[in-house]
Amino acid sequence: MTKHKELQLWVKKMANMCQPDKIVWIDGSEEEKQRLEQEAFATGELIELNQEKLPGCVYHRTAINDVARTEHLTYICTKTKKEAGPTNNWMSPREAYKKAGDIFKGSMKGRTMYVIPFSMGPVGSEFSKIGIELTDSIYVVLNMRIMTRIGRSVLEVLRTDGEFTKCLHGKADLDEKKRLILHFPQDNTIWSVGSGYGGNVLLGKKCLSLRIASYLAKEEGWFAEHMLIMGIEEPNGHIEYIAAAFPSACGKTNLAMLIPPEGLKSKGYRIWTVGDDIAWMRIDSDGSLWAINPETGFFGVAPGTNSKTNPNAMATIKKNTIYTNVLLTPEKTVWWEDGDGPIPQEGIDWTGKPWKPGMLDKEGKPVLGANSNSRFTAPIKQCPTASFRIDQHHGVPISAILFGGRRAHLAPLVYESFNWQHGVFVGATMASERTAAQYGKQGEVRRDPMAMLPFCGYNMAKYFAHWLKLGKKMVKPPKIFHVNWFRRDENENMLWPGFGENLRILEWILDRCNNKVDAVKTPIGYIPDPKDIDMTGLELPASSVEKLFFVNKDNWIKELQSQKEFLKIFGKDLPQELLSEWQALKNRLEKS
Ligand code: OXD
Ligand code: MN
Repeated sequence: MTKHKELQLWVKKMANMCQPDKIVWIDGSEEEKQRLEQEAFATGELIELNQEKLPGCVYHRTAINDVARTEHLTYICTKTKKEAGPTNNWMSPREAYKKAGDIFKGSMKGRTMYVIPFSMGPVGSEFSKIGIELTDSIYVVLNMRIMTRIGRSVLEVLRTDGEFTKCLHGKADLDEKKRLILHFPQDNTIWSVGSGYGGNVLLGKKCLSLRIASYLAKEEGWFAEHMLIMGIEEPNGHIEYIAAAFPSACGKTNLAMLIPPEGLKSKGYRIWTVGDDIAWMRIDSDGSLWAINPETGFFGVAPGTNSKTNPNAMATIKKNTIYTNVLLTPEKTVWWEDGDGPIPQEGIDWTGKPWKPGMLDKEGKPVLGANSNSRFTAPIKQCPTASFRIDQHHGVPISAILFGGRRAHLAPLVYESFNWQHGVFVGATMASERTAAQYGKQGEVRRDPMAMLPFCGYNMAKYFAHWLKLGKKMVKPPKIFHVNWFRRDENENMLWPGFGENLRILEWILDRCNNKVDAVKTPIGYIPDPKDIDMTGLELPASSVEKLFFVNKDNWIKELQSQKEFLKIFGKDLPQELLSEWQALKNRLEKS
């Protein structure tokens, strides 16, 4: 299928190592999809769902020990440890190739190796990058088909000598002790072995579009970020786009598909979803920042998704969707906790065992029908709010960048940074508190700069420097804001309803970008005068509004210490500008 010598040689070399029975080049056709599905139905890798109720949908279970990204088995394999930085696991390339090579050796005997040419970003766009993934999993092929642009057209653009990321994935024997997710940014290579879970094996996603791409972005002068992209259309038809970074499980998918609240309906806003997870952004010839979503699908968390929290997601996943680790009902439909009711009276749970509501485990805890990280993979074009600019090669212009996290008692609902440099400091010190759903101590603060802690493919201190450098190159850089939808009162009650109501805050943010409203200066940044937030149709007690915007000096002084401890880990590599910002924040707080 290709005359690309380097590609042919590499496929041959990898096949010699893995020893598959067969090599199949993926062309991306509909006929091929159907053939692969039939094969997977026959082996049990996939189950066909009820085609009347869920046309084009299939079901998959991963191994029980393989249900989430494994950060402790994820490595950045640069020549030196310093290049990977203090926040990444590091392994030398030589050791990494040897260790994983021993696991890959002969691991595809009796299996087929699929060769998937894929493009992250529109095929042929200057924004885009090409990868070739070798995998022994049909599930991976079918997911990549939704999440990326694959097949013949990609090889055509690659021609005979184009650059590509070499992505090798093998399930091996799905043994946790022999699982490694390895990134070699200097070789433009990814090796993932021993896992079948999406985040570890759909190599175009976190591995290429964030870890490898962030490294390439630093070399080439652009941004690869863990951000949603959405457009907000005003009644006059003008659309402004924002990009937003929140740590995993803070509602990026919900925000990207927001439905305007009743009270603002009469204003006629319309939301356009460009992406829910990854943004590649470049400074264009007009001196401003433009973004594309390199993906073409959503790999979203099922539990908690329902017609109230995210009606657009529910509409998106009604057809042509791959469901992973949810509950399978007797009529071959799917269900998950906090999904749409009614609760099925029986089913097969995500581990493959019979399930009934109310079942308890040995410790007396409810047995979940769906794994808490169960997923849907669905094409973005099926989303009712899908942007018409998804395939445009230049993407969309970005007016504002939002950072955020869960901070029960610290950050106000929204604040604006004073300038780009201060905004980079706000992103670099971003953090989120663990919820009961996450492993670790509840309430514990996890620093997650720009939501990139698990995804930055090189030393994060250099990543901060890169942000500072690109800020200087823009004629009109986007304004940077921090939002916190999760603030609580002294009795731990949530103060803000979130979801569609967040549009009220986006409206203020865009007004600030267009110099339409003033703001109140505080030591941490600009906050809204509450009268500038349109609260039509939302009954919030005045005391809640006050608490939502309150800058608690004592809590912020404590925060300063925690920020300092975090920044210290970068040692001398930390850009001086960030230390100056920290000192300036301290001075402002002490004077206030
Ligand atoms: C994701 C994540 O799956 O950030 O998108 O973990
Ligand atoms: Mn993510």
